[in-house]
Amino acid sequence: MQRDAIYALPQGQVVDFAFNEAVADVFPDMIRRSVPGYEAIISLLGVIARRYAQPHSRIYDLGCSLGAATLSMVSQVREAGVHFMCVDNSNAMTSRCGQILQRHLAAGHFEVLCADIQDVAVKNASVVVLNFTLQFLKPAEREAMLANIYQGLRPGGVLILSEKLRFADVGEQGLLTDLHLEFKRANGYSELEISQKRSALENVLIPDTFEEHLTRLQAAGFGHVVRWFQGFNFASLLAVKA
Ligand code: GEK
Repeated sequence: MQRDAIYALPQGQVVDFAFNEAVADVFPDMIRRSVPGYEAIISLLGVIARRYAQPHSRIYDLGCSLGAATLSMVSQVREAGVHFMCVDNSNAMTSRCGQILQRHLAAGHFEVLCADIQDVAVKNASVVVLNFTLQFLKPAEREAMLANIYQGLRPGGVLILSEKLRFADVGEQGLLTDLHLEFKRANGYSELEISQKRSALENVLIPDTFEEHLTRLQAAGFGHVVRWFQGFNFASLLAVKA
């Protein structure tokens, strides 16, 4: 695994973060060292998909990056005729993702699309995964994305939504932000890397509170929402379509 050193050297001006070739090269190392609980979420969402996948339905991985969530679900799902749809708008990600998935899945059982997830019509879905992707959409566009997912899910289908959270309570926000910083230091990131990455993400990754997610998911129609995982200020929600 190639080590992430993208922000190791001082940058004159830190530009907005982008999912380019350099990021795709180091992505597995970057996300594992930056998102507390990432590996646990990946392996457990496979178990959730195993529970909710329906025969002859589609499973969507929206903002799939290198396809880690899809690989976890492929290893768990037992139902017949399940078709995996992986979407990401970074060509650097989708080209690598396609190469990885073809080692694990026969052609005809999956598609990798380089597209904006907002332009993809969700259809006949039993499981939809947004694993740390909704947070990169403009806040005003998030509600329409969830409505599209809800209408494309079969009854009994689920959305697995993982996000960085913001907290309305100042003390909780301060504590969990500090613990996230300690996590990054513990994983070998320097103060320079941490601060340059923070500047690069400032305008790009805009987190919501759990309550904002809950309200938006309920407005989209999801009757049942459970926060099934939290690692510091990163959480994953399970939203069920009745
Ligand atoms: C994983 N799910 O390993 N349309 C399509 N893709 C997008 C869009 C968009 N509008 N905006 C961002 N992306 C993965 C990790 S990473 C999370 C997801 C992170 C894509 C972007 O190109 C990137 O690949 C992904 O969403 C977010 O489980 O790096 O924090």
